[in-house]
Amino acid sequence: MKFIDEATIFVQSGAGGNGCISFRREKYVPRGGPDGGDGGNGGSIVLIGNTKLTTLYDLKLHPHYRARRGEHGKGKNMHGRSGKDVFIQVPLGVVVYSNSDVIGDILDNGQKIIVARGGAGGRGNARFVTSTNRAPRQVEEGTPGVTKEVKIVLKIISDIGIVGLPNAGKSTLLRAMTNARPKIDNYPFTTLSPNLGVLRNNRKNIVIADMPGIIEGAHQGKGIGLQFLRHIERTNLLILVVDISVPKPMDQYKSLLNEFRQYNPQLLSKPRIIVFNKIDLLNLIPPSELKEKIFFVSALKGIGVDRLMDYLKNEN
Ligand SMILES: Nc1nc2c(ncn2[C@@H]2O[C@H](COP(=O)(O)OP(=O)(O)OP(=O)(O)O)[C@@H](O)[C@H]2O)c(=O)[nH]1
Ligand SMILES: [Mg+2]
Repeated sequence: MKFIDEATIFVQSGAGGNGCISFRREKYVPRGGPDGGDGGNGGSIVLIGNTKLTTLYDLKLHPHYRARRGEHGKGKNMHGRSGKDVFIQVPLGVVVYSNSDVIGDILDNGQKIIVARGGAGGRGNARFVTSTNRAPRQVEEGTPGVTKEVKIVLKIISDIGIVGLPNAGKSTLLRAMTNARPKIDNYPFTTLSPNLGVLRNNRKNIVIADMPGIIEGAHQGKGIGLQFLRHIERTNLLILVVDISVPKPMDQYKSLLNEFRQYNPQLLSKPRIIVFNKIDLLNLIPPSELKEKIFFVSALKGIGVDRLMDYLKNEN
């Protein structure tokens, strides 16, 4: 299914039903008391997290949601029926905005956020009986529903993000380490949206996200830009994949960090490692002045991948 990570939806909750004004009328009961029931509550619009979803595609296709109003109260103390809540399933990791304020985020399966609360039902006149007023003619109207525009932004939840220039071998590395089977090819921008894979560990599953390639100038919209970088904001570790077979591999590394700086300098304070890939293509002298832990791998041939996986399992 198409990967969509931003959607705006239009929601309308139901109004509350009005309270009823009514008096009991029965044969042989000359002055029956008040028996107007309460109005029902209006239905709310509720977002609910669903682990099975990975995209906001459905919301893009169906942006309008409306919950029904509560019914009005009736005589004989009959309360109006409440409008049903409308549930909208969203993938985990969404951030929910209304008027550019964050309402909240959904990180767990089944977690709910009410984006538009239904109006409250009004009380019927039966509720207003007091010792001095046995026949109240007082009732409440239901409160109105809410109409709102809600923006939903998906930030994938993964433990580790794989980033690098196009064609560096990021997807091949994800394939080598996890069950994921992303598309791999020998041209830039094979990956157009993040791929997720799971590295199984006896303690927990480590989710790894393989990102589209980043090129110099991405922060100005070059290539496919930095729009996907928000998906690594929540990772604990970044893997910088550098193709070591190109003439100046460290230029890749530098421009990558430079793009991070332009996009969001906080990304630079995240723990990261460098994976020099494609070592099968050359006889190599390792650069010695790096702060990061270095891995030399051939994701294609599986060389050095075990050592990398052991490291990731122990560090996560
Ligand atoms: N020789 C060699 N080739 C590799 C290695 N890893 C990946 N490749 C090749 O490099 C090319 C690009 O691999 P991908 O995994 O698609 O690269 P990517 O970084 O995901 O590329 P984009 O998604 O376009 O950014 C493919 O032809 C791979 O077969 C490696 O370790 N050695
Ligand atoms: Mg790729």
